Amino acid sequence: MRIQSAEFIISAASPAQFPTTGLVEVAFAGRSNVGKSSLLNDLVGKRGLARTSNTPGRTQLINFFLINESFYFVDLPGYGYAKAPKELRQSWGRLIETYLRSRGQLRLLVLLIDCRHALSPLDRAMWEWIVAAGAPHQLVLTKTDKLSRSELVQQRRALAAALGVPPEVLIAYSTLKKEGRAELLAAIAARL
Ligand SMILES: Nc1nc2c(ncn2[C@@H]2O[C@H](COP(=O)(O)OP(=O)(O)O)[C@@H](O)[C@H]2O)c(=O)[nH]1
Ligand SMILES: [Mg+2]
Repeated sequence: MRIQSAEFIISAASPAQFPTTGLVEVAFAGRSNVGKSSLLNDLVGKRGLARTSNTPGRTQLINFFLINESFYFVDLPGYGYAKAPKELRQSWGRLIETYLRSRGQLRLLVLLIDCRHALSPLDRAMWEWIVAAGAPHQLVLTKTDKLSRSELVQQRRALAAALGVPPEVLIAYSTLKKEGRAELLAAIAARL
């Protein structure tokens, strides 16, 4: 699949603001600072499309990007940002939950996990929801340039075991080393 165009559409604070065109969607989820915005920019080849930052927890809204004028990439709010006020954290959770429950046009949920960390309780909750709902998904390990080859092999195995999946289903992604892009685009294309 080639990305020919990518256009920011809306930052939705509530379901009433979700697009109503009916076009299919690919959503991206993960804990805050996992590298979601960087990965989205890398996928579409546009540096500043999804804002990236060193300050975690900035993306508190659901961002919709129209791709190739035919489907959306949906940037879900990063979860688990400890410093955010509790009320805000709960409202993000509700917004994500409403999106996941009600979005019939969702074709693929991409779950991002930092290759250096163990699964967080919220990663686990998200994963359990995916499994229970039978939702089409793709697991991605981010920032793989931060580990050596052998460390990555170990972490891949450990995270796969924690998730209960074979290690090879995890796509290793690095925006620095330009790794994983073609593989993830192929997985996305297969679901569209
Ligand atoms: N080394 C490395 N750093 C990354 C990679 N992807 C993202 N980062 C860094 O991780 C931090 C958080 O990235 P961001 O995309 O804003 O994460 P988000 O909160 O999940 O959207 C930033 O400092 C990025 O530069 C990667 O593949 N390799
Ligand atoms: Mg972000």
